[in-house]
Amino acid sequence: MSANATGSRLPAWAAGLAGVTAGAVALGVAELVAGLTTASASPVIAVGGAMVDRTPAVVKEWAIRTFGESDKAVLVTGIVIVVALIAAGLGLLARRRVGYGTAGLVAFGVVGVIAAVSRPDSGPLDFLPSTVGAAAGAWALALLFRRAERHEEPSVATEPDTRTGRDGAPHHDRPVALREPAGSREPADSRKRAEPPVRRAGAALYTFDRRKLLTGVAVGVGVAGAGTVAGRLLGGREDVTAARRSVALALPRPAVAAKPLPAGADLHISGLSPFVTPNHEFYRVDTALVVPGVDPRSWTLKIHGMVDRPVELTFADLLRRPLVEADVTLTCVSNDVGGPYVGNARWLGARLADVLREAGIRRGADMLLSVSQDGWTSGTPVDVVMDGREALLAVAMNGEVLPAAHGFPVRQVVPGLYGYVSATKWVTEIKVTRFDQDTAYWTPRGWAARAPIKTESRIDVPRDGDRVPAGRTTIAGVAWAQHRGVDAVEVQVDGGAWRRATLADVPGPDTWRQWSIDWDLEPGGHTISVRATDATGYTQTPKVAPPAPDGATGYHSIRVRVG
Ligand SMILES: Nc1nc2c(c(=O)[nH]1)N[C@H]1C(S)=C(S)[C@@H](COP(=O)(O)O)O[C@H]1N2
Ligand SMILES: [Mo]
Repeated sequence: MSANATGSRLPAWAAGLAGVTAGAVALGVAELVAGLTTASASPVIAVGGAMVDRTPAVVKEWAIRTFGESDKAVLVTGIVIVVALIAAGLGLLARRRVGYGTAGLVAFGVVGVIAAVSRPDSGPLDFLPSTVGAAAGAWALALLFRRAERHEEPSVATEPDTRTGRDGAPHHDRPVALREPAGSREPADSRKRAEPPVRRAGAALYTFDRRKLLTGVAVGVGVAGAGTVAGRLLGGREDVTAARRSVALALPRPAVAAKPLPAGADLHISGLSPFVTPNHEFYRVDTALVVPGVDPRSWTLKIHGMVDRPVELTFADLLRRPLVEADVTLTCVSNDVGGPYVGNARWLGARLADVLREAGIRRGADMLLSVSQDGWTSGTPVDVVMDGREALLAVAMNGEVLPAAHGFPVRQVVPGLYGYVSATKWVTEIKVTRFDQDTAYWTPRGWAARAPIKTESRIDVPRDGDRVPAGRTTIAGVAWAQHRGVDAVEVQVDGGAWRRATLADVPGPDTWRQWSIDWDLEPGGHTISVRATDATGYTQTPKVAPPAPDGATGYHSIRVRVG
């Protein structure tokens, strides 16, 4: 057996580096192929998405709460780190035998292909990025090993060694033999001497060429980086920006404009959430690792299932309908008491109930299973959508074309229901069905099938832990009970008597409501609590409940130090 079969002469770090480089080449080439074929996902995204869908709900909840809006960045970073470690391991394996390393990369590719083709939005070409990427990675690994590891049949001593120059390495750039050839007791750098290396029967000489490895690594990293950038550019990111711009020009005026906001809707208190949440500050919660890029020119909404006349609307069809404006506050069921996953916007869209009426909902149907471009689903009660509230297929948010992250080109907005049972972004399909026949994404993951928003309130100023000057302090916040409306907010200090806060104006029952109260606080530490009462007369419960399965409850309380 030759030395080549039993192991390479590369030091461990070099083999690990070659492995990581090969892994990077695999991912970069896969990104490029994903961009070229407009396959829906590169391997990182496909595998990440598969992980998201298979992650236990508690872990997802924890991730959302711990990492907030950056939960996806954290996941992608984690995947990249794990991939790098595995790739380094494959490099070490390749040190035993290059074939082991390339086989590992191919196995990786198989995992990527499985993840990609099992995505709900997978297309016929989705096997390609992982396949081509894995092949490129395997090839890169073998190449790097070949470059870095000079295998020299010791030449006949009397002939000048011409072969070292042939592969492009100048003679003065001497490879450094870090290890002795197998079975040799000669000093590692014996071949640098004027004398030819001592030849032993059957013994070949292996040396490690650090410089050739590093130049190979540099080329590999360049290929990986260029592939990733080109793939991303080709993959439609730019298209969405352009498409949003052209939709902005085509956006019709509302047939039913919202009344101007009452002058007193915003109390303009520093630190208090503004009545209208700017789009760039609006919370974002979804399972999508990359924002789906949906082309409005090819977008359609299919309405089918228990209907008399299945409908398929184009984006132009939707814009031709009378568009309605509505101020609606969205809330995420994952929001902790006092948490940030609530925001208010003015939405523009077609009435969902009208569209459904045209399709003709059959008797017995009680659920709308809406499906997004990326396969996520939401189950909305039919009676809620049909009861006259402004349930919309929204195309604009705060006077702007729907931002890509908030569902461009079309999303649902249903006042009064938590987002996961109503607010489908990138919506492409609505199946009219029954709760006992279909199950939406979050239901088997431990969340209630039906989830009206609970009456809640939050203190925005002061902040928990603030130090405030003695004397009169303004306490202010927001309260919400969508589609019922907030009728009263009360504030309590240190468990004392509840006092009524002043309420801001609201355009209707579907938005949150600002409140404030001035309080003379004694020096020392204080606990401030808030509770809201909705228009049905229900006062929010003090009973503490976690977000799962149908929304957190309890009073929001903060601690402040006065003086
Ligand atoms: N396609 C899709 N739509 C979705 C989700 C999702 O994961 N995928 N999440 C829902 C949830 S849980 C919430 S709270 C709202 C949040 O909407 P926003 O990100 O625009 O604030 O979107 C809903 N729509
Ligand atoms: Mo949510």
